[in-house]
Amino acid sequence: MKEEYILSPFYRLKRISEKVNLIDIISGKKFMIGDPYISSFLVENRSKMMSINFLNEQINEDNTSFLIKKKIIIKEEEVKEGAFKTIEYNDRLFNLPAYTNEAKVVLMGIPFGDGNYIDDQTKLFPSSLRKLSKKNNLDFKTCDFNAVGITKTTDLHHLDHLFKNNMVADGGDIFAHKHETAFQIYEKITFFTEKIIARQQIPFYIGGDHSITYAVLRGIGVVSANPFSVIHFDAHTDIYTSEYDPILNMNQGHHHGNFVKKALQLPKLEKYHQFGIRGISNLRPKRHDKLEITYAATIKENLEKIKKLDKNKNYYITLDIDVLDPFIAPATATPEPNGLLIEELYKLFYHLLSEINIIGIDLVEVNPKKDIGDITQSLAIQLLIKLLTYIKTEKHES
Ligand SMILES: [Mn+2]
Repeated sequence: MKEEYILSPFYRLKRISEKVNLIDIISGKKFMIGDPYISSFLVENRSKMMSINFLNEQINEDNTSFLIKKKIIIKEEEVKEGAFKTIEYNDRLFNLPAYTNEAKVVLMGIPFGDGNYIDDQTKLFPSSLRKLSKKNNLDFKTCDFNAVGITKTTDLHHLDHLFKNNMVADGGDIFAHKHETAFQIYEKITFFTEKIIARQQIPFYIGGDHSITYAVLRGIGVVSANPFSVIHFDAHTDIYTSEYDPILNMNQGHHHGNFVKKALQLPKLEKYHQFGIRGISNLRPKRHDKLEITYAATIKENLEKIKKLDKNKNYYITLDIDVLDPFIAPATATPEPNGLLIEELYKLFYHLLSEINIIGIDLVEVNPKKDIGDITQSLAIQLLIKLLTYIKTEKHES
């Protein structure tokens, strides 16, 4: 039997004199190989295909099986499997526990911004949020959420219940290498969504640009037994056309400004509710049977008149930070004036989300590079906490 191995592309290999330092870029685990012979063997053969016989001959059977067991050397077909992992962190977001099958809500970063060809810097948001969480020593188990405007006793109890019982977990960031194509990243997002939803868990994705949402909805469409609807908070409808569309369409592609067009075609998707739409980019009317648009002005002036949502249905929530006014949330790719204020958005949340069943959430389009003293990002953390108050803790039917 001819078994062939390659050095795992997920290991960074660094030679330090006689030793070699191996860093698993997905799990973050480190190995130091002290044996100078194996060290030089790994360095010299880093891009070679090695048969098991050759390995055993060169570095003996025990060392070969160690390298296989630690997945330092892998079979070629295992490369794809490795790419479909999340990067785990020791410093987890808000000191939340690591992912387990028992978690109810799974936070997951999607460091991908290439769906926006003008500004790809939203890819930095997951790592930036991790830094901010660490810098402020945030531990959701011990936080006083009154400080971020959670004042209702029931909400405070609910958050306490979620965090003290380890119901919210940090699933890490999706592994996204800069040499991977957008299609590969979307495939991964769909893969993780299918897994999480099938386990009756609620994904809470931290984007990334808005194009990631289509990959999520596609995944929900695959595994969800029931139809579902979307609640989309945004200044933009994201059903725009551009001169690049014919190129993208050749490969069934999409981007952050047109993903809703593709989402509307998903057979399981029932209704698509948009809130906060405004500005000159929306002067041209948009119509679709599944689409319901509520303009920012209506939310500001006539919130009570906004139709309540059917509480017997399942909803996915996608929140583009630009639904808020750029004055209070400046760090976004496509700011649009006259947006919602925090209080207006919170009132809208209360109006819409109090009684419905939420099956997933994402928070997208935050560009940390454009932030001013972290204000947009700290606001994003507050929005994340606020949204968690609307998550039901009993198991949902998917
Ligand atoms: Mn937008």
